[in-house]
Amino acid sequence: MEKSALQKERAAYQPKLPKALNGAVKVKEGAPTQSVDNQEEIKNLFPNTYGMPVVEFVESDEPNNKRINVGVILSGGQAPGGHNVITGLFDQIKKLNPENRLYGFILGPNGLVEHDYMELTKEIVDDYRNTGGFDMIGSGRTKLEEEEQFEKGLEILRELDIKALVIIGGDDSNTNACVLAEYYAAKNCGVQVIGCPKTIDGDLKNEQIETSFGFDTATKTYSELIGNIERDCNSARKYWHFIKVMGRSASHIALECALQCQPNVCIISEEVEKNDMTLNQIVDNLCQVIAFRASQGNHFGTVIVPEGLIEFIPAIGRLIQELNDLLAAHGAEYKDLDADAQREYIIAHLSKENAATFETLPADVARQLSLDRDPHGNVQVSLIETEKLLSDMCAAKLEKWKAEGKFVGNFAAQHHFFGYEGRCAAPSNFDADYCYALGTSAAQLIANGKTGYMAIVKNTTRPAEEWVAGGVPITMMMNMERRNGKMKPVIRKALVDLDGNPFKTFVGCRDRWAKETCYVYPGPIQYWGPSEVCDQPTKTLALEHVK
Ligand code: FBP
Repeated sequence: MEKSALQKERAAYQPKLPKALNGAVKVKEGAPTQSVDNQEEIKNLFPNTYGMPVVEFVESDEPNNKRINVGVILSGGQAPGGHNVITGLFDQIKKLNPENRLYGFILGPNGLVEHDYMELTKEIVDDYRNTGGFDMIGSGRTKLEEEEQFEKGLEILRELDIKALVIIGGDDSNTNACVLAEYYAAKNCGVQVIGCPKTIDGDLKNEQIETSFGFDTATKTYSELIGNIERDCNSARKYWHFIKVMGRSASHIALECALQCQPNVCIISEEVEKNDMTLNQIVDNLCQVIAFRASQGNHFGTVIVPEGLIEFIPAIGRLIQELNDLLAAHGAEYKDLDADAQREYIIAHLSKENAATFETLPADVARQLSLDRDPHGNVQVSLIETEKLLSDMCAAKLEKWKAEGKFVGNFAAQHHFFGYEGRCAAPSNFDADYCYALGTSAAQLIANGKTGYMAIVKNTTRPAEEWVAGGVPITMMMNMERRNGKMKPVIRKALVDLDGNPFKTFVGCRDRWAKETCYVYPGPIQYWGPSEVCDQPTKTLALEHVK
């Protein structure tokens, strides 16, 4: 692999670890736990992995030389720092016992099922220290849920004498990790399964998980780009920039970028849902801001649009729910129809209210909502051009307002989508340290005989030495939700808390940001230099932990 100058220098960075993880550890157990909801159902579904305590690692004098081979899987969308989870895991299992081996399954969970793997040796691992991407072993979105897949996986685990599997993934992948842990525990297979909280979306968090890895680097990357656009926007003063940012469901990324860059408008999907807003009301609000700024002679601005918005507009959310059930039940007969016939089929089979909503949507958006879901049953919202939809609707409304004398001036829009740009960036110091600590924790959970746990690192707004590492039982985060027309146990997604400090801080500023031009230009991620530039956590994390 030919390396850039940055990559070469960055390879030498030694991630910082929480103090307790630097040497031998022992486990401090808390009280038994319960799932966040539907306790009886979750307990019945996970009899072997339910109710376990949260654990914390504390320093110990007794070394653990556990001999164990470990497998690792990267699952779902890329997130900066994934390679450091693997390097942390590798270094720790080798520290436990140099005979230990690490195997990577290729291209996600499918590698386990298809027996596609490689041994991760020191030479390979060293090439990927502190790098972005998941290209060391690749990732995939195959859902592990069938007994046949678990059994196929077991064959290769037995062949390679792998006694523990680490699944690095988001809420859906960790749900699958939990199902797999339960299955192997119930059958006494002697295979431990440990999860690690990954996703740039930032929606895998709760009392125990302060943040998912990748959120820090991805939002800093998007904020750099948004800041650059804001500066261009404020220099030319002739465009409104509609910037969609990733985040399939929750608006954490949009909110964090807004807190960093202070755009004129940032839409928060969770607020749209709570206020039962229609698409038309969202457009109306946007046009009010555009018209006000125009009245001040400012024919420019920036709008941040969360990727998941469309699903949170209540009428469209209800439509998607019914479409999910319809596609799950009749997918086969519907699949072979041509595009026009599919549209007719859907309209004929939906309830009256949802059919009416479907018919009002622009053809390309309607089409996207009725296409195949990803393997976890999610609408592929990153393919819907919400930013374009909103600006087209604004243009139409402003034309009308112009004729009525309510809008003076011009409206010219530019569109951007920031998603894939941020998912493989070289991890920030925060993500490099956090991920290395997560990998180390995962190894210690294994060494201490745990299964059905997710590795965690807490106290992350403090310097890394003061971080606290441990594990949380995955069942603790679960509840029952409707997926593909059926009730399923899943990890509860963390949406933006409208009573939380990050959102309230944004609300306290947004009117001023809309009227005035208060842009902030965060600039690129820095890896070396003053700590206030290089080591800051996200604003979301800092505001969530204000005492
Ligand atoms: P994960 O939840 O798997 O981490 O993926 C998050 C994400 O980046 C979303 O923000 C986005 O909607 C989706 O992946 C895009 O998926 P794909 O890479 O399959 O296009």
